[in-house]
Amino acid sequence: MPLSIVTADITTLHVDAIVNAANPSLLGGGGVDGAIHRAAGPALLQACRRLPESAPGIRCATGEARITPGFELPARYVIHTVGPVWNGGTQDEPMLLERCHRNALRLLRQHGLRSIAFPAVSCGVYGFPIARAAAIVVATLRDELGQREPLDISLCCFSENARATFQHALDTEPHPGRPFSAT
Ligand code: AR6
Repeated sequence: MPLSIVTADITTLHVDAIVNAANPSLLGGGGVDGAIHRAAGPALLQACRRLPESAPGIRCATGEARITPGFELPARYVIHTVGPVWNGGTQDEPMLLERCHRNALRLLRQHGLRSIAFPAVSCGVYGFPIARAAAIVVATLRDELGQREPLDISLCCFSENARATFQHALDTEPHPGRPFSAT
């Protein structure tokens, strides 16, 4: 299955790259970011510090992505992206969330990698409503999968609620290029 759901701690996954829901400093935080830094070990923070700043304290603007090794993680790489903070949908949050996922896949392809796991970017501290996020993410990833060479994408859910929400999106979002129902 090129696009599937897994309920897991993302730090345990044996994939080419896991995605981190980071903040613009890339210097760690809570949630999945904290878990990834703990599991990868201190070399991850050192690698993040070495990434260039585009402005003081900004190593990755919202919607962009950066790649580092995975160090002590089972995943070979970490692709750090910064999701939008939910502001009622008034500040291009859906477009920025889409951009996070497209930019992460662009880095994956540039590095010749194939398997990737995404957490529910922006759906924790950043407050993006998870059902809306799931619809955007599934539509974006299906569009990406339809366009280019095959990838193996996992949506990594940390709770049963998140899993059910992403499963609903998988069941209801249309497949680009494929009719909804065969006639
Ligand atoms: N594995 C998979 N998913 C997880 C894990 C885990 N180990 N831990 C949490 N989640 P969040 P955000 C889920 O808050 O909303 C950080 O401080 C979690 O249940 O980690 O993008 C950063 O530094 C939720 O569904 O990311 C930023 O400052 C999802 O991951 C800020 O939080 C994302 O929740 C980013 O906020």
